[in-house]
Amino acid sequence: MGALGRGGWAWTCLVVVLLVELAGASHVVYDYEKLLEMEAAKEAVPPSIVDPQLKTGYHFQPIKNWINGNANLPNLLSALVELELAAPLYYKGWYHFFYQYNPKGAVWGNIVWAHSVSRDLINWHALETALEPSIPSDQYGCWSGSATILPDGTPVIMYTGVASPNNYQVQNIAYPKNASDPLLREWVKPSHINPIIVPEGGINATQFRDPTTAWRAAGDGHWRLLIGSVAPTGGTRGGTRGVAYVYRSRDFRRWTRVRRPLHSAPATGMWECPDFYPVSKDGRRVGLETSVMGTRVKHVLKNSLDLRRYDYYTVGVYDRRVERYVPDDPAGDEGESRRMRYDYGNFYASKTFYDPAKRRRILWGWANESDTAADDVAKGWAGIQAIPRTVWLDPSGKQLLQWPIEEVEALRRKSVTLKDRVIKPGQHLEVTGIQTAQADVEVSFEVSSLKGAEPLDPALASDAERLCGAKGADVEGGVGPFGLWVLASANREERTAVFFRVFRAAAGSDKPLMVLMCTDPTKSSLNPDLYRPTFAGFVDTDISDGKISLRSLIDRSVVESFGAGGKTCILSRVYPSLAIGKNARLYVFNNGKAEIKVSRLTAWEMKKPLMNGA
Ligand code: DQQ
Repeated sequence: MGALGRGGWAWTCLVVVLLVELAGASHVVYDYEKLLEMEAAKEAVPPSIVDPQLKTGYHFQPIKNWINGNANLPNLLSALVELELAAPLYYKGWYHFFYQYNPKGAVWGNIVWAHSVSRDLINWHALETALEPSIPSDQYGCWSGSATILPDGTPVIMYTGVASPNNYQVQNIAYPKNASDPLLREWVKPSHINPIIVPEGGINATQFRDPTTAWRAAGDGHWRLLIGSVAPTGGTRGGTRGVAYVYRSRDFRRWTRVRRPLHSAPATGMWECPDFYPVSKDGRRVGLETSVMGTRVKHVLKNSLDLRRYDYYTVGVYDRRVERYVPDDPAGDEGESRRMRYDYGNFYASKTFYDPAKRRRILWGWANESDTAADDVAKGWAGIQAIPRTVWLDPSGKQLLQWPIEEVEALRRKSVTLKDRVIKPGQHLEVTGIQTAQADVEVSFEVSSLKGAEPLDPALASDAERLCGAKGADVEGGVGPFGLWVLASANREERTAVFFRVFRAAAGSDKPLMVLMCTDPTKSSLNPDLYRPTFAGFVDTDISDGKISLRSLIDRSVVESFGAGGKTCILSRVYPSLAIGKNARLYVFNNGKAEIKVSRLTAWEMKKPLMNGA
């Protein structure tokens, strides 16, 4: 990570770190001169980029036009924000969302915990900042962390504080000043106990962060939590081995590290924002509180790999007596081809939390921009949250399923439905009658015949992303590509494709057919200088009956798609120059040789919820 603004407030530090996802990149460092250049570059930003109709409507983001009172750099970077996830929480009838926020710019820096509350996870009210640098052990930044509800019902926050300009990371604790306030407006960080955990025993002190929600084991009643890290350099296993350390405590005050990590994996680099939680083995949608254990549960370990900027997870078994976690598929965290992602698109630093009100586990991730830094400066905002997703274990036990929380359906307005419409090879069909720049679309497809499925090139069989890059939405196939063109312009010169393509698997494979799901944004905008990666993942589904479903949440500059009932998910950021507002159109297309039937398609216009005062 890069340096932080001194004291988190004054722009005396001339280095900021900017999160851009260019080429899936990690952090890109800009100095002050560069920022001034970007400010000047605002002039060259295409007008459509700053069109307010590209700002997402029903995805979480802070209010626009936040004004900073910074004396050192008046005007520069004022009214700009960057956000990413810190911690979600349910308390006394309110959902709380704390997030990493730069009150001074659309670039990463000056990190505080901003705070919003909601009754339904859809309509949001912004509150005062919850945590900002104020004690020696967080004077250079209040980074990510998690909330835990103690047995007496009091919430407590554990978060990473940056305690030195050299990026020395420690863990701090904060309590609500008044736990009877359902809005939890004020937080205190008792100075006599902070920092509560420091990097001792050879831990890499600059890569030691993001404590999880704690869980408590029946029996000894001790608390446990994880802290993400990377093994110290040196030795045969050091350097790039990602690590999740376990800390234990009787009283939530004194924490001791368990000698061996819960889990680690070679060549994965720093494990940011680890998350560890139980899921019910019986495949029911019901969520479990974080401390639930036993023979009827599996555990999920998720890590956000700083090297790749994606969220990977495994499903496995947690043995609390030895504090070890063993993934069911040992290869699951050791190679891109076998690793599972929550989302095969732009989705990072996510967290889950247990929602006792609806007995579900909710996953919430952050999506950065994929325009340029100068664009972000010009438009005045950067970063959104995906729609919260209910998450549960697939009946196969091998993977998770995800589905947008039901509350989002309350935003549905005017709709249009198509039934039993055949799309012949090379044809497309426009969905008319509603505005689709902000829409929710559910489609059930039926393939007429699977006989013509093209053979899967063994060289690409384990690399969905390259496969989709080679066989994009316009490359004719046997069965597929078929799917949706969303945020499309009238003549379709702009369009973002979300689609499936079916392949015949190589001999010896456990399944005869492989289904690829892709989002292809290569034609999403006439504007240059945008990052337009084709995102893709295989869908572990049985398509032998020819049926497959797709849901896409379209929201002006984001397309969030769920294949086969949430088996594979892809979020993509796009910035059309023509397909904006009323000019955005929706189509079903088929570029394969097999006929496709749309058994049913319903598309709803989506209302804009309350969004932090915007
Ligand atoms: N961002 C936070 C860190 C975390 C990273 C700092 C994830 O705590 O590791 O803003 O992107």
